[in-house]
Amino acid sequence: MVFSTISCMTDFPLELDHIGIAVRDIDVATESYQRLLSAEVVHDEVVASQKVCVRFLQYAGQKIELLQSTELDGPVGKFIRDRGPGIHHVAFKTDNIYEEMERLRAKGFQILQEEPIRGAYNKLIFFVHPKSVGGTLVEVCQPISS
Ligand code: CMX
Repeated sequence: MVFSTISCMTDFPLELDHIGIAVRDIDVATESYQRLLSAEVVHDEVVASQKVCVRFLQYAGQKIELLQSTELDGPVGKFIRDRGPGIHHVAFKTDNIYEEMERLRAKGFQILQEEPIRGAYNKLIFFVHPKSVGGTLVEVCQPISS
Protein backbone atom coordinates (compact mmCIF):
# COMPACT_ATOMS: atom_id res chain seq x y z
CA MET A 1 0.00 0.00 0.00
CA VAL A 2 2.81 2.41 0.92
CA PHE A 3 4.70 1.50 -2.30
CA SER A 4 1.70 2.12 -4.58
CA THR A 5 1.15 5.55 -2.99
CA ILE A 6 4.78 6.51 -3.62
CA SER A 7 4.71 5.35 -7.25
CA CYS A 8 1.57 7.46 -7.84
CA MET A 9 3.40 10.52 -6.55
CA THR A 10 6.40 10.27 -8.88
CA ASP A 11 4.49 11.74 -11.87
CA PHE A 12 2.96 14.56 -9.79
CA PRO A 13 3.88 17.72 -11.76
CA LEU A 14 3.06 20.28 -9.06
CA GLU A 15 5.60 22.07 -6.86
CA LEU A 16 4.87 23.68 -3.51
CA ASP A 17 4.27 27.44 -3.90
CA HIS A 18 3.19 28.56 -0.41
CA ILE A 19 1.38 27.66 2.80
CA GLY A 20 -1.71 29.77 3.60
CA ILE A 21 -2.31 30.55 7.28
CA ALA A 22 -5.56 32.05 8.57
CA VAL A 23 -4.93 34.71 11.22
CA ARG A 24 -7.07 37.04 13.30
CA ASP A 25 -4.63 39.97 13.04
CA ILE A 26 -2.20 40.12 10.14
CA ASP A 27 0.17 42.58 11.84
CA VAL A 28 0.41 40.52 15.04
CA ALA A 29 1.01 37.35 12.97
CA THR A 30 3.64 39.13 10.85
CA GLU A 31 5.51 40.13 13.96
CA SER A 32 5.46 36.50 15.18
CA TYR A 33 6.83 35.14 11.90
CA GLN A 34 9.47 37.83 11.70
CA ARG A 35 10.63 36.92 15.20
CA LEU A 36 10.49 33.22 14.37
CA LEU A 37 12.14 33.27 10.94
CA SER A 38 13.33 36.79 10.12
CA ALA A 39 10.85 36.50 7.24
CA GLU A 40 10.59 39.39 4.81
CA VAL A 41 7.26 40.95 3.78
CA VAL A 42 7.15 40.73 -0.03
CA HIS A 43 3.53 41.51 -0.90
CA ASP A 44 0.32 42.99 0.60
CA GLU A 45 -3.08 42.87 -1.08
CA VAL A 46 -6.80 42.97 -0.44
CA VAL A 47 -8.61 40.26 -2.44
CA ALA A 48 -12.15 41.62 -2.34
CA SER A 49 -13.65 38.64 -4.20
CA GLN A 50 -12.36 36.29 -1.45
CA LYS A 51 -13.13 38.72 1.40
CA VAL A 52 -9.56 38.64 2.71
CA CYS A 53 -6.47 40.74 2.99
CA VAL A 54 -3.30 38.77 2.45
CA ARG A 55 0.37 39.27 3.15
CA PHE A 56 3.13 37.16 1.64
CA LEU A 57 6.24 36.55 3.72
CA GLN A 58 9.37 35.03 2.25
CA TYR A 59 12.03 33.10 4.09
CA ALA A 60 14.89 31.12 2.53
CA GLY A 61 13.03 30.97 -0.80
CA GLN A 62 9.83 29.66 0.86
CA LYS A 63 6.58 31.64 0.99
CA ILE A 64 3.91 31.94 3.68
CA GLU A 65 0.60 33.66 2.94
CA LEU A 66 -1.11 35.21 5.97
CA LEU A 67 -4.86 35.63 5.46
CA GLN A 68 -7.03 37.93 7.56
CA SER A 69 -10.74 37.99 6.80
CA THR A 70 -12.36 41.28 5.88
CA GLU A 71 -15.92 39.89 6.37
CA LEU A 72 -17.25 37.40 8.90
CA ASP A 73 -19.05 35.45 6.17
CA GLY A 74 -15.99 35.03 3.89
CA PRO A 75 -14.19 31.66 3.58
CA VAL A 76 -11.42 32.68 5.98
CA GLY A 77 -13.88 34.33 8.40
CA LYS A 78 -15.92 31.10 8.54
CA PHE A 79 -12.76 28.99 8.87
CA ILE A 80 -11.60 31.02 11.91
CA ARG A 81 -15.10 31.00 13.40
CA ASP A 82 -15.33 27.20 13.13
CA ARG A 83 -11.71 26.11 13.68
CA GLY A 84 -9.71 29.06 14.96
CA PRO A 85 -6.53 30.42 13.35
CA GLY A 86 -4.07 28.01 11.72
CA ILE A 87 -3.04 26.39 8.45
CA HIS A 88 -5.79 27.18 5.95
CA HIS A 89 -4.45 25.82 2.64
CA VAL A 90 -1.47 24.41 0.81
CA ALA A 91 -0.75 25.94 -2.61
CA PHE A 92 1.02 24.23 -5.50
CA LYS A 93 2.20 25.94 -8.68
CA THR A 94 1.83 24.76 -12.24
CA ASP A 95 2.87 25.96 -15.68
CA ASN A 96 -0.53 25.17 -17.18
CA ILE A 97 -3.43 25.77 -14.83
CA TYR A 98 -6.16 24.87 -17.34
CA GLU A 99 -4.56 21.49 -18.07
CA GLU A 100 -4.02 20.92 -14.35
CA MET A 101 -7.68 21.67 -13.60
CA GLU A 102 -8.78 19.08 -16.16
CA ARG A 103 -6.21 16.55 -14.92
CA LEU A 104 -7.40 16.81 -11.32
CA ARG A 105 -11.08 16.79 -12.35
CA ALA A 106 -10.48 13.63 -14.40
CA LYS A 107 -8.90 12.05 -11.31
CA GLY A 108 -12.12 12.70 -9.39
CA PHE A 109 -11.10 15.68 -7.26
CA GLN A 110 -13.85 18.20 -6.45
CA ILE A 111 -12.74 21.50 -7.98
CA LEU A 112 -14.41 24.56 -6.45
CA GLN A 113 -14.33 26.78 -9.56
CA GLU A 114 -15.59 26.23 -13.11
CA GLU A 115 -12.59 28.14 -14.47
CA PRO A 116 -9.42 29.50 -12.80
CA ILE A 117 -10.01 32.83 -11.08
CA ARG A 118 -7.76 35.80 -10.38
CA GLY A 119 -6.02 35.39 -7.00
CA ALA A 120 -3.55 37.44 -4.99
CA TYR A 121 -0.05 38.31 -6.20
CA ASN A 122 -0.96 38.35 -9.90
CA LYS A 123 -1.86 34.67 -10.16
CA LEU A 124 -4.58 32.51 -11.64
CA ILE A 125 -5.83 30.08 -9.02
CA PHE A 126 -8.36 27.36 -8.30
CA PHE A 127 -9.14 25.35 -5.18
CA VAL A 128 -9.68 21.64 -4.54
CA HIS A 129 -12.27 20.91 -1.84
CA PRO A 130 -10.70 19.74 1.44
CA LYS A 131 -13.02 16.70 1.49
CA SER A 132 -11.30 15.51 -1.73
CA VAL A 133 -7.83 15.75 -0.19
CA GLY A 134 -8.16 14.19 3.24
CA GLY A 135 -9.19 17.40 5.01
CA THR A 136 -6.71 19.92 3.53
CA LEU A 137 -7.81 22.75 1.23
CA VAL A 138 -5.48 22.75 -1.81
CA GLU A 139 -4.88 25.76 -4.08
CA VAL A 140 -3.33 25.40 -7.52
CA CYS A 141 -1.80 28.58 -8.94
CA GLN A 142 0.03 29.95 -11.96
CA PRO A 143 1.67 33.37 -12.18
CA ILE A 144 0.08 35.59 -14.83
CA SER A 145 2.86 36.62 -17.19
CA SER A 146 2.78 40.34 -18.04
N1 CMX B 1 -9.36 23.53 5.27
C1 CMX B 1 -9.91 22.36 5.67
N2 CMX B 1 -11.24 22.20 5.85
C2 CMX B 1 -12.03 23.26 5.61
C3 CMX B 1 -11.53 24.49 5.18
C4 CMX B 1 -10.12 24.60 5.02
N3 CMX B 1 -9.57 25.76 4.62
N4 CMX B 1 -12.55 25.36 5.01
C5 CMX B 1 -13.67 24.68 5.33
N5 CMX B 1 -13.36 23.42 5.68
C6 CMX B 1 -14.25 22.36 6.11
C7 CMX B 1 -15.33 22.84 7.01
O1 CMX B 1 -14.86 22.90 8.34
C8 CMX B 1 -16.35 21.75 6.82
O2 CMX B 1 -15.96 20.60 7.57
P1 CMX B 1 -17.04 19.68 8.31
O3 CMX B 1 -18.04 19.27 7.27
O4 CMX B 1 -16.24 18.54 8.84
O5 CMX B 1 -17.66 20.53 9.37
C9 CMX B 1 -16.20 21.39 5.35
O6 CMX B 1 -14.93 21.87 4.95
C10 CMX B 1 -17.20 21.96 4.40
O7 CMX B 1 -17.56 23.15 4.83
P2 CMX B 1 -18.84 23.81 4.18
O8 CMX B 1 -19.62 24.38 5.28
O9 CMX B 1 -19.53 22.90 3.24
O10 CMX B 1 -18.27 24.88 3.25
P3 CMX B 1 -17.73 26.23 3.66
O11 CMX B 1 -18.78 27.25 3.42
O12 CMX B 1 -17.10 26.16 5.00
O13 CMX B 1 -16.63 26.37 2.51
C11 CMX B 1 -14.82 25.81 1.19
C12 CMX B 1 -15.56 25.49 2.46
C13 CMX B 1 -13.51 25.06 1.20
C14 CMX B 1 -15.69 25.36 0.00
C15 CMX B 1 -14.62 27.35 1.10
O14 CMX B 1 -13.92 27.76 2.25
C16 CMX B 1 -13.89 27.77 -0.15
O15 CMX B 1 -14.48 27.93 -1.20
N6 CMX B 1 -12.58 27.97 -0.05
C17 CMX B 1 -11.80 28.39 -1.20
C18 CMX B 1 -11.68 29.87 -1.27
C19 CMX B 1 -10.78 30.40 -0.20
O16 CMX B 1 -10.48 29.76 0.78
N7 CMX B 1 -10.35 31.65 -0.41
C20 CMX B 1 -9.45 32.31 0.52
C21 CMX B 1 -8.03 32.25 0.01
C22 CMX B 1 -7.67 33.42 -0.87
C23 CMX B 1 -6.32 33.34 -1.56
O17 CMX B 1 -5.45 32.53 -1.20
O18 CMX B 1 -6.12 34.13 -2.54
